[in-house]
Amino acid sequence: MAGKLTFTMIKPDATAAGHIGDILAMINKAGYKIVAMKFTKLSAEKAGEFYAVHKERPFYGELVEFMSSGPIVAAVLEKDNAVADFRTLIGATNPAEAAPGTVRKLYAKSIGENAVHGSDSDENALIEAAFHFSGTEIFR
Ligand code: FUP
Repeated sequence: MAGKLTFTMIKPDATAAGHIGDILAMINKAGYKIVAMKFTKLSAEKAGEFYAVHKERPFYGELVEFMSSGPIVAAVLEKDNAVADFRTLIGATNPAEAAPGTVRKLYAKSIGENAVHGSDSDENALIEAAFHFSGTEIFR
C-alpha cells in the first residue's frame, strides 16, 4: 500500500521570488496536511549530503551551490498516496516539460532552479523527513 507521507522543500529560487504562500496554498488545496515545517537554510555540506545520490552527475556542484544559496521551506506532508500525488502536483523536473497548472510550470525557472523538491519513493520520504526533522518536530 502506498504510504501517507512525503517530504518537500520549497527551494531558494521560489522563496526569493516570494512564492512560499502560493505554493503552500497549492499543497493545502491538493489535500495535504502539513505535519512538520521549517524555514531554514542548508549549508553546502548539508545540501551535498541531501543530494549525495547525485554526486557523480555533472550538475552536482551547481545543485549544491544553488540549494545552499538561500532559505528553503522544508516540510513533511500527509495524505493518502502522498508521494505519487505530490509528484503529479509539482510536475516534471524540467519546467519546460511540466504539465500546465503544476507548481514547476507556474513557478520554476529551469531544470536546476525548479522551485520545489518532492520525494520519489515512500522509503526516501522517510529518510528525507528524518534528515530535516526529529520525531518531536513531526505532528501526526
Ligand atoms: P526530481 O526528483 O524531479 O527533483 O529530479 P531529480 O531527482 O532527477 O533531480 C534532483 C535535482 O537535481 C533537481 F531538482 C534539479 C537537479 N537537476 C539538474 O540540475 N539537472 C538535471 O539534468 C537533473 C536534475
